Amino acid sequence: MMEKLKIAIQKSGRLHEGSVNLLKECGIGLANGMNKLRTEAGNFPLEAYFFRDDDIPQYVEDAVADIGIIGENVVYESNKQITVVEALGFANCRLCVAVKKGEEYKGPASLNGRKIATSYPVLLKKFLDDNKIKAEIHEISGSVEIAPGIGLADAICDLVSSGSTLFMNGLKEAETILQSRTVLVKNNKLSKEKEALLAKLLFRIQAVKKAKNNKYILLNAPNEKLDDIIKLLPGMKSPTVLPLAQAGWSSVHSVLNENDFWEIIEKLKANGAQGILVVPIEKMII
Ligand code: PRT
Ligand code: ZN
Repeated sequence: MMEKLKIAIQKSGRLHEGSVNLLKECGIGLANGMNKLRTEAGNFPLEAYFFRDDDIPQYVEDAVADIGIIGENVVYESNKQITVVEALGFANCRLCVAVKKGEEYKGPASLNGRKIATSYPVLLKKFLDDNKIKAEIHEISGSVEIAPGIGLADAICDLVSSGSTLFMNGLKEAETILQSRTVLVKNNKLSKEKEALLAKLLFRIQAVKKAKNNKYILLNAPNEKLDDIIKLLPGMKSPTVLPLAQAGWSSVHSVLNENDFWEIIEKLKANGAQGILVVPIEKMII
């Protein structure tokens, strides 16, 4: 029988949809599995299991699942023997220590002797130990942000993305303990067959990620400016240049990275480029 790669995905919550969508963009369709524990992909040797995110490190360590999608916050809090393979680029966040808004915060030493509420006791303890701070860790499983307001703690250590939860609870960020990315993790003892399937999946994930970070650009340029314009456009190898029907003009096609996108567009315009079109790329294989 052909081996199947078993992937653990969050059953419901912030990572569920992003995980299912990523697989879909990799050409791997899952039947709607919200109410099931397990579902099979139609067109890739893969089975998906739906779990609470906190349980995924254990299941991947025990080879109940071969790979899984979770936040690094959960990976490092769990301390399991699993390997982070690839950052996936969605639902990233940071684990922060936050204090009351009115409080003066002068670095980690301000936390000495304080009581800090968190669902991340392992990561918080490591931060406190690394900074030689003695503080009391009060572990709670949810609604950590209300702890200071009801007198349960002086500070909290929790995940932050937009910062609005802290703001609404009269708190402010004091320290970032971990920049946490959503990642693909794997069991440390995968068979050769499963490693080969994982490599195939990773190849697709990387093509999807690259495509998201890049845009296809088309523009018209006067021929006397072509050299300057081409220098601004690295492209995959080099830009494509085609003559326009109108004499003295060319059409230039290339690929631009999202990070330096606007800066390059401005320079292209300043160098005489016209009719600039920017198009999303679906997959990018280089
Ligand atoms: O049921 P299960 O245990 O599977 O789900 P869960 O409730 O534990 O997790 P869930 O779905 O809330 O989050 C899953 C993962 O999403 C986390 O482990 C993180 O890796 C990632 N993630 C990204 C976040 C956030 N952003 C986030 N903002 N997880 C939680 N939050 C919470 C945070 O705890 C706080 O309450 O959102 C609030 C802060 O958000 P902002 O935007 O107001 O700053
Ligand atoms: Zn959870």
